[in-house]
Amino acid sequence: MISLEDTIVACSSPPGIGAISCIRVSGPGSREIYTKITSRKLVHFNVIVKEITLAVDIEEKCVLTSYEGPNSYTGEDSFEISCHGNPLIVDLIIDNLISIGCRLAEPGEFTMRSFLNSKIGLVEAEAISDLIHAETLEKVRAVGRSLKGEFTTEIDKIILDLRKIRTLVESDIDFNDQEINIDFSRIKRDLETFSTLFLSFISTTEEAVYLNEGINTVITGPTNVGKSTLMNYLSKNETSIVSEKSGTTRDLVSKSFKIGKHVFNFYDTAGITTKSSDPIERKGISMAEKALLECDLVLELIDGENINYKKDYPGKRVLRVINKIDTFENKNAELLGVSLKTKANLENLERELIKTAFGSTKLNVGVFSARSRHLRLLRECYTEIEAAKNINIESYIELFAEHLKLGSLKLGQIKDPYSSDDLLGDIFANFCIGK
Ligand SMILES: Nc1nc2c(ncn2[C@@H]2O[C@H](COP(=O)(O)OP(=O)(O)OP(=O)(O)O)[C@@H](O)[C@H]2O)c(=O)[nH]1
Ligand SMILES: [Mg+2]
Repeated sequence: MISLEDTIVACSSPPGIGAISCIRVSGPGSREIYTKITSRKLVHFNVIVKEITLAVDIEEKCVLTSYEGPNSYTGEDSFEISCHGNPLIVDLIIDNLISIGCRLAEPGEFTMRSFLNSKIGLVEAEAISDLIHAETLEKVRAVGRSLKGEFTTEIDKIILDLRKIRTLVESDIDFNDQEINIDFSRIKRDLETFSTLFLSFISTTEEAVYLNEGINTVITGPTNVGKSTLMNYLSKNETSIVSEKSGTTRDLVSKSFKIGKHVFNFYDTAGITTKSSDPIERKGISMAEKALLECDLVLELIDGENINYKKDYPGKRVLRVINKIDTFENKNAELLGVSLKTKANLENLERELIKTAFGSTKLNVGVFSARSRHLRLLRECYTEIEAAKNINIESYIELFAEHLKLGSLKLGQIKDPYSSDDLLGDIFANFCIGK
């Protein structure tokens, strides 16, 4: 149960030994607790040095910085204690604060309070966590844009555009007894335009999510074409077993690593064949097929002996590559030919991978960051828009309006989830303690 009644405390600097540690206190009891330890009043933006008694014969000289709500990170009265970076001293200070009325904060609870006190939006709160965990500079830049509200602004625009269409539709439902002449063809046209722009926004958001969370990429193809050799080349490691025997890989072998500036989550899989009667290999193939359904990007690898192998991967980004060009003359101009043996064209392969994953955004020119949670809601909204488009609006305007309404509700949840404690708990649980 989320409560803003407690005064919470946690160490906000990394655990362990360091030059300085920082302990944060926030909540309605902050003033009283501050006075108990300093014998002074809490004054906004005030910094004092104070020796605090922590235990028998243990005094610690601390720096205390105070903030009066709402002009603090959480929006509440709060203060920070900087002390020597020794975990024993940090624990003693926190124990003392708990004994005079604080409670230990949950992970992300300071930022959750900031959200609940309307200091920041949910998308910005999520971006703060993503910024802390960013492992590439591209991601730091993208998260910075989301923190400045660029993603939220785009969402606001989409919500507004959809609302305009809904207003046209719902005014008809409200007034059609009074014979308002509704322009059905305009509604259809507006929805069509909206849906095209929305689809392109989903595509940009997909790439923003890949940038943020890594793009899930499955290497697939027939057996023995060099899938595991490719996995090892890209990961610069002996990640998968390579052998001249067909059907070597059975389990999913996964590894996350950077290609260029981007994080990819790669899966090496069992080669797809209908010929095997080995139950273990068949199990491997069914695991590979499941991974193909769940991934974002498919890297289909073939070789000269499987030149006609080509599968469909509906809804996925796909890169097709032909390997072992050292063994035959590659006449297929449409396919990128490489040799993992001679290393021919492998730089091109890496470039094509990045292009397939991030093709539609100019990464240095303004992509924001986003999360799977946002993408799921956008896709659910798009499903409603598609459903509306398939309805004969002249006959079923109520049903048409209902789909648009459901779509709007999905969009709204990106910024304002139905404030269920569970959902907020899930979102903030991934934060560090003290943030
Ligand atoms: N000539 C040649 N051989 C290659 C090339 N790439 C990989 N091989 C060889 O092809 C064989 C199969 O390679 P793997 O990487 O195990 O192939 P795989 O697709 O993972 O095979 P399965 O896991 O059995 O489906 C090995 O003997 C590799 O050394 C290449 O570019 N040229
Ligand atoms: Mg293999």
